[in-house]
Amino acid sequence: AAGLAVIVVTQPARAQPARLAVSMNEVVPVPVSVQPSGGTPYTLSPDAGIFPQAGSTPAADVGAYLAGVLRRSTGYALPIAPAGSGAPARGVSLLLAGADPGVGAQGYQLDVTADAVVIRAQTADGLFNGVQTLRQLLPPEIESAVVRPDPWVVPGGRIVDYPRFAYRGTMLDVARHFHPVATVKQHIDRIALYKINYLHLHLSDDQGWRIVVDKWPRLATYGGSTQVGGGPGGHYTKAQFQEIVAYAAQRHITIIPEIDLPGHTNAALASYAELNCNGVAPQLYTGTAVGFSSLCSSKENTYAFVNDVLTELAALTPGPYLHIGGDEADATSPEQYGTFMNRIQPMVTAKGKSVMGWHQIGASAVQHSPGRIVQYWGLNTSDALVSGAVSKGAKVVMSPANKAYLDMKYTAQSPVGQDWAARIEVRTAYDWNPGTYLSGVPASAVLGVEAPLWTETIVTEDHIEYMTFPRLPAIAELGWSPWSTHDWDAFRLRLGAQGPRWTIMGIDFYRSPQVPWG
Ligand code: TNX
Repeated sequence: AAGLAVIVVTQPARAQPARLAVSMNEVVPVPVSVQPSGGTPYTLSPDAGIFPQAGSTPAADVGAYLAGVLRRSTGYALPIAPAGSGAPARGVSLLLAGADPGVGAQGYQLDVTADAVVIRAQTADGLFNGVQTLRQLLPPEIESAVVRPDPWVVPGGRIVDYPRFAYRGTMLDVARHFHPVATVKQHIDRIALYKINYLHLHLSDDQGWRIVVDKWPRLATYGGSTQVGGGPGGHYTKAQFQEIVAYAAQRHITIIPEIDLPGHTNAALASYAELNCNGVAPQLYTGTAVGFSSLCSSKENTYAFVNDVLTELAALTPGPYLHIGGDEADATSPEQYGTFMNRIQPMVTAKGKSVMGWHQIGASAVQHSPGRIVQYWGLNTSDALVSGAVSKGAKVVMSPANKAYLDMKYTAQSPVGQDWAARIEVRTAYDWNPGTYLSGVPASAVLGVEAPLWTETIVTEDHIEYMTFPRLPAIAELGWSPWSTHDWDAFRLRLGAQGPRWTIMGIDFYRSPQVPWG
């Protein structure tokens, strides 16, 4: 009895049941190569540090980001010191040397031994992607916003990993329903976990204009004053937009701003009578019809307007692309459409940017523009506009609406969403190959994938979460992982293991019955 009493007294107050390491095979998107060591895992200790490559500000920034993620839930100090500076070796090193040369510009090599975690890459993008993998190798509680008990165990082994496609994107429509800066930032934090590297913001549509243009101030103040259903709408100031761009950049995500032209422009036409062919401004619009509005292709001030908008937008955009829309211009004749696009594409390139547009810009009347990207959103597996544009040198971003649209309902029972293209359960979102989907479009012409979230029915943050998770991780895997790894039965297990992580992150995800949620 005395012996038992001793044991009780010496039990450390903070002891918790040992938490097992997660498996190296639970990472989404699945890495190119995973070699579990089977040996002793690494346990993050309270005195661990983070050691970025000496002399590299971008590596130091990735270190600061990682520290920010880990400090919240571990409560550890996690001091940052340049690698090789004689600081304690235990911790996470972020090195810009020594990676497997196959990792390329976005990949990384991650080594976990009993003593340390070492991430090596050729670029800070690669280090950042390695950090996202490390997050997923830690227990789900690592995502907690409050301190949780240790241990923090990482399974031992080596991962060598790099993306199949350079572009892995998602789009948020802030025009149909406006979404404030805080919501966009939160979304950015979450999509980064799945190695998404582009966020396309649909900044204008019939129902609202969401970005300040100094030369045309009524676009935002009047054109942005409502939304679908008639709510108050809203817009971003230039400072707010730059805040989003900077926040995304810290998470290695490039913002692509879209001004949809020449259709989807009722908010602009309502703001300025002189943009209309008949000189009469229409009413603001709060319904969900498409295809009824157009800028006036025969008026010279239309082009001055577009040039002003693109000039101010380019100045706010460090990324390489300006998206000019071009979809559903049903109120514009094919000749007018060609005239209009052939005038405005050179405005984009003159500002040092490349044109991105919905695949209708592949119309034969529209000339090629250097570096242009066509975004395919159709329902078929061949498309003459896309293959025509590719034959002139365009690259393609794949967003087939019946596979990749995040605004489509999962099932008939989904509480929000549309179903004009399809109902898209998780398996449907996962089971297609972006590299071979369109006949006449070889994988070499595919820049990558994008999952758009249109927001006619998407009003709240919860709606965004519900439609994005778990489908965006499926699309992210199509964009990142080699096709040889494509396997629904394996994917659903790895995806299911993300569930506890999302619960801790407060993500209101769709618990698809196709997936065994951990
Ligand atoms: C079609 S897809 C549109 C959008 C709608 C969406 C709704 C595309 C380029 N245009 O204007 O919001 O369907 O799913």
